[in-house]
Amino acid sequence: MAHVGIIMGSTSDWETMRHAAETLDALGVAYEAKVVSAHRTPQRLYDYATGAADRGLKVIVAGAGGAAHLPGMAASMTHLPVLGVPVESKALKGMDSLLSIAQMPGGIPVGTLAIGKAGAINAALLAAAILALADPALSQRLQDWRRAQTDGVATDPA
Ligand code: RP5
Repeated sequence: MAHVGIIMGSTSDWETMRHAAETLDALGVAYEAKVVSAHRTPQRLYDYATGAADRGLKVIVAGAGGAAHLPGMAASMTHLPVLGVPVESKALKGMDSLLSIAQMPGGIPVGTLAIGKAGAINAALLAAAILALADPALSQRLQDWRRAQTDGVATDPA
């Protein structure tokens, strides 16, 4: 059963959001990935967000670009933690995405990550860390992943 729901506003977001999926794969975390647009498929978003907890999801990772209301709208309709990934936009390089995801009014939080690939990877790591609070085996895998990352950093630049 998927514990993380990765949603994105468009298939064009997959190039960014696939990094969240690949990171969850590396950590052995079950997830699903769906295209759910706040403005093009509002009913799909409503059904997804309102049904997420009952379907067994624990964390939602939502990526969107431009006027990126997907993470905030999803968060408004579920009590699950929602992590937002600002997808880099053509016109404003993702600053629009970042601000529209981060600047939620008080009361409905979205945990906002960095623009683009780094944000997608970190959203997955944060989702895994949340799940690991109640999953010692995953906690160990996450610690191993971090240790491997540390071990992989060269001491010399060339
Ligand atoms: C948003 O509009 C999506 O999240 C995407 O980042 C952006 C552009 O979508 P497309 O025009 O590529 O479908 O809804």
